[in-house]
Amino acid sequence: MIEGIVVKSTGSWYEVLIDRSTRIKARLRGKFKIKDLNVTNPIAVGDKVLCQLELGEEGTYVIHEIFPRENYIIRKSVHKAKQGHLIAANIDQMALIVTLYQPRTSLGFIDRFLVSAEAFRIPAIIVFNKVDLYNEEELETLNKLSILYTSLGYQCVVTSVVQDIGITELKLKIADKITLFSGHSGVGKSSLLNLIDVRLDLRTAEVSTFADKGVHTTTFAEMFTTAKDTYVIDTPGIKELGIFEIGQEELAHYFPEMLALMGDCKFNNCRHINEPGCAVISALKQGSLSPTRYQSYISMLNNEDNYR
Ligand SMILES: Nc1nc2c(ncn2[C@@H]2O[C@H](COP(=O)(O)OP(=O)(O)O)[C@@H](O)[C@H]2O)c(=O)[nH]1
Ligand SMILES: [Mg+2]
Ligand SMILES: [Zn+2]
Repeated sequence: MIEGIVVKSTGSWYEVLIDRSTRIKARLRGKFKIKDLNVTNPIAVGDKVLCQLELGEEGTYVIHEIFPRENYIIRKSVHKAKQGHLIAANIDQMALIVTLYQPRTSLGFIDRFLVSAEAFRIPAIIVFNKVDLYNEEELETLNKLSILYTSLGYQCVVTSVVQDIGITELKLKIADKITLFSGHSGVGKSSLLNLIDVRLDLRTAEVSTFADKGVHTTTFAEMFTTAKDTYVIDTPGIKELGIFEIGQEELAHYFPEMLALMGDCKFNNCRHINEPGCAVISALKQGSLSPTRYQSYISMLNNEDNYR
């Protein structure tokens, strides 16, 4: 038996990294039941597995066992509403690549990502890319957002692939860790990864989005090694991690600044909408709670798709 880490999963075939350097092909035999997780795929990138060489086949392996996961990222299955789709497992941190240029990332999108990170208990980094293209107003917004999100406990990095800004800082933040890269198509995920490690040679400028064309393109998350013990997971085609299995009543727990306030709300089942004696609303009125964050909270609360 060989121990390895799943670096790619196409649904029927898996690529497993062994000895930190060799990729082998492996498959599952028979039905593989995962306890307690209602998902469409039993194994994800990042899973640690035990494989054995398949008899009679040439150089292919069978996955016999999955080690217990430290954590995982899951999203709603595209095909089966009540089921989830595993995106990655055993990750140290998730980086959201955003840009205030094109395709501009909305604050709602950033906040939904951060709520997911809180729910999965995984540290989050926000990478503001394409800073070389920002005008004065966008630079001012960048400054405000960096201050806001840093104060909430999220690391922020400002980068430019073209002008080589922030790349060393980003490299330091991902060193010796497993980091999932997420973000809209076109924000520069692959370009950043190529700059972090030139050997990756990932395809860039997939500008046309399949969403616009209504075509469902299947792409898969893939893990790369950029340095010894440093792994990154690129997630092409995964539009949004989304929130999954978060109840309306617990949503505020995943906004750290609201979590810190809600103990002072008059009612312990307060939803922080219009209840008397709500500490969150009073902080909002006093200006100590960010209006955009509160707006994200309300819009997530009102979006029924987010809930069970
Ligand atoms: N000016 C500028 N262009 C960038 C930057 N990063 C990426 N791009 C360009 O943005 C486009 C999309 O980049 P890509 O890496 O494919 O984005 P991905 O879809 O997130 O992987 C490409 O044409 C890149 O050359 C940057 O920092 N500055
Ligand atoms: Mg890409
Ligand atoms: Zn309240």
